[in-house]
Amino acid sequence: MKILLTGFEPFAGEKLNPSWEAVREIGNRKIEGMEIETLCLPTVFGRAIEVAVRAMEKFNPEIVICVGQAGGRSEIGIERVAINVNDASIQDNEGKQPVNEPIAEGGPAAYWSTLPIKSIVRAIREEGIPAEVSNSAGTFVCNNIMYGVLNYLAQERINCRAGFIHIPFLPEQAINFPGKPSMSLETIILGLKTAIKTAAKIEKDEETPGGRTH
Ligand code: PCA
Repeated sequence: MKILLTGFEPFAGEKLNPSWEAVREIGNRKIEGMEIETLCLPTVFGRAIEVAVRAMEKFNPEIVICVGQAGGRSEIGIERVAINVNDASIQDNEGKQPVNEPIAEGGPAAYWSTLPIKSIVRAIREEGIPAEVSNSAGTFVCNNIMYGVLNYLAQERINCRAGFIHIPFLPEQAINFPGKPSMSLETIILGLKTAIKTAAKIEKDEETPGGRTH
């Protein structure tokens, strides 16, 4: 099973991005029976999509999981949907701050994740780690990459499942944001490994409730 796993470079003045810290470590440790390619994406609108598409063309993954930081969230968030808009409240790492711009002119309003999101949430919780289905990946670079990857796969009719996972701050980041939650790197790594294994094993969610109603 070939899996492309991406993280992001730090942004918004942070010294690190937990997504790349965790993704890089998963690449080093490996998962039995899986060929995992890891990639650190620039936190830049559009550029991140170009880099990811180039890697997909070269590696031909069967599953793509992109990971990013969601500072302030307390749970690992399996994103349900990506929407066709860039609407940034801060600049990206090249100083771009698009407002109300479509990602793909004339493209669909949204793409659903093609990962088994509820099965992944359930499996991560079974490891004793807080996880949720998230119904918004925001409108910054993480939503941009999720939409871009799913749009590319749909346009090219490539048989590959893909989605996005948001993770909390690491404790060393949260000390600068009093009151904000954090999660240790080891816990995030275990959560992501569980997500990868579940995505490889289960093609589609069964129709059972797995998220929260509020
Ligand atoms: N998080 C940002 C972009 C890069 C990252 O790690 C986001 O949630 O859009």
